[in-house]
Amino acid sequence: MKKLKEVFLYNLDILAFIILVTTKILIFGKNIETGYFSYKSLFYPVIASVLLIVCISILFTMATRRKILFTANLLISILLIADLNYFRYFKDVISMPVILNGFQLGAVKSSVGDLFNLTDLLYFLDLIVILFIHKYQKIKLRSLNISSLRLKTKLIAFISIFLVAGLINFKEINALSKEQPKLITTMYNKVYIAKQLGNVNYHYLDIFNSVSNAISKRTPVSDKTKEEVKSFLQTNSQKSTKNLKGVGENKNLITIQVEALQAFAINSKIDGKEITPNLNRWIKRSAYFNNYFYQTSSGGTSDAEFLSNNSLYPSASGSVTYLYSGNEFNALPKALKDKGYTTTAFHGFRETFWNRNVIYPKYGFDTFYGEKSYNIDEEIGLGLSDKSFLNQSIEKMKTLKEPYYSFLVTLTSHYPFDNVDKYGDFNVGEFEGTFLGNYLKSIHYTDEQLGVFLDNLEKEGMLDNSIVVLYGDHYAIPKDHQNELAKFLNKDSFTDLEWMELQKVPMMIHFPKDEYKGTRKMYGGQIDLYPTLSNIFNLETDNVMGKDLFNSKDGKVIFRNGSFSNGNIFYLSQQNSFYDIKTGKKLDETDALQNEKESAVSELEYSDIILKHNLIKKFNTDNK
Ligand code: GP9
Ligand code: MN
Repeated sequence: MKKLKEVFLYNLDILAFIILVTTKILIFGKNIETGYFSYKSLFYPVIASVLLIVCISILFTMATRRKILFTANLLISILLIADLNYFRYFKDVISMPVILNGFQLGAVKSSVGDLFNLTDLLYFLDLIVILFIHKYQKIKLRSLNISSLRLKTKLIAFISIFLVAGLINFKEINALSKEQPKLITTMYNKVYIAKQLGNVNYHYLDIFNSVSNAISKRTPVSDKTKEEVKSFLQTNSQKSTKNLKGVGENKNLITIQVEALQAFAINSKIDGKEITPNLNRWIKRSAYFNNYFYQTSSGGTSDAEFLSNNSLYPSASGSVTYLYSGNEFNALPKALKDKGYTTTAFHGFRETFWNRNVIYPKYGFDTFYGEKSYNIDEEIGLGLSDKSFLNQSIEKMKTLKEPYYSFLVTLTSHYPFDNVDKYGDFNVGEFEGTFLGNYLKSIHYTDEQLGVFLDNLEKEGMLDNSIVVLYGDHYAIPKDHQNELAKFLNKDSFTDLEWMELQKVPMMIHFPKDEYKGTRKMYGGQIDLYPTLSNIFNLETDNVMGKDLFNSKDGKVIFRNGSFSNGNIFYLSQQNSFYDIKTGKKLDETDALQNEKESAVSELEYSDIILKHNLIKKFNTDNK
């Protein structure tokens, strides 16, 4: 009994730390709740994150251990309060890129007072209790004359606790990665990580990701490689006499990136009814690219935005918007801004999602109208409905100083397309109640809203002086639902080649008076949008990796995994095989094909080097 009491007293500071800090983090979890919440499932990862601090403190003397635990508690409390206030404004938690980019808080600064609740100070309350506990422990241990543990015992305790906490966290992180495969590397939904793993674990991961990225950026790049990259870009960006050169000069540019708009839905019918009647109508009045692929990687929507506005490849894992938010970019909005354009991004969802509030200014957008700038009067799926979003956006666009670049990103047709009651009536026949059927309903809804939007632009006379671009961001139907898509397309199954050929998104460019309309079969992808627009708007562009779709002779599209196509052959990297697109037959690898394969890989590498070493900044300084 006496022994037990001694052990209790000896570990009292640790026990108090574990109980009080765990409780605080759990309460914080409840405070940032935006939907389902369970203390039970949050308990294990939270206690693991606390134990990781405990095990380190054990290695020190009693006095230092108390200091470490007290300081850790204090820091965690400050962090929780800061996150809580940040959450109240942004519906997100603070991250390293946000801190390193100077917060970009703007509006928040003035409202810090409004955001702060006096009750937030309760997070500090236990620190006073802890001071008493420490005092009590000190006196008691002295009176009982208990001496410090030996180093060997401390080491054993450290290793055991570390292993237990590490294992719990490993299990939890693994489970989360299975549920949301790209979440941990891309950090696209930070608040979700904090909700599932606890705020302290979230910050561990955020720091780990930032540090490992900073280390990998430090590996030096030789001057030779830099020159190689530079000369590739120069050759690739070479300008000559061109079709459509400058036809858009001083006109507005309106770009609409549509969530999960996949090409198979275009010009296709179900039960005799068109799925996208409005886009089908507008496509006829536009230059329509029907062999245009999405080239996104794990960064999803944000990769599509990055590719289309920067003409560089997204990073192989993670998201450029998070990993490279400190970089300099020569993006499309910046080039237009330099020509006197007003540049504005519109997206009716949380400003911090995909780190947009940090990255958009880096691309050169003067203004970003996010969730806070909209009246959230109708919600479908993830948030503000496309109908309301597009209606409110057109009103905002009317007030912009011309010429302007307006970049709109829609939301409603987002996976898992299960808000079917709100998409309106669209009969999908035998696909009723299936994943594919639900998608068709949701994309039919979005098509209707896009139709209204485009018609309104026309009615308002806004089309006379604008060039309108519309494209899909990425796939809608994941591979595990391929059977439904096969059925819809009257096939039994797909070969790998057929599946790749289905990864197209529609892309149309509408010119005033329906000029240059017609379908263009050139093989290309999202990386080509910026160079294509550069030619149309007569911009100075030196750092693009894509091609001008109106002037290139040869098709080309390279995917992040190393697969590529030139419109005649398709190389599938997962099989290391070449296919003839027309016949679907496998081809032998010739020297020429091997060269193409190698150059695809080096292009991806060049793009990675540019991002990793912030080379755009270097090239810009060299050019000054
Ligand atoms: C939300 C939206 C979703 O802002 O852009 O991104 P996604 O999940 O499609 O990558
Ligand atoms: Mn998307």
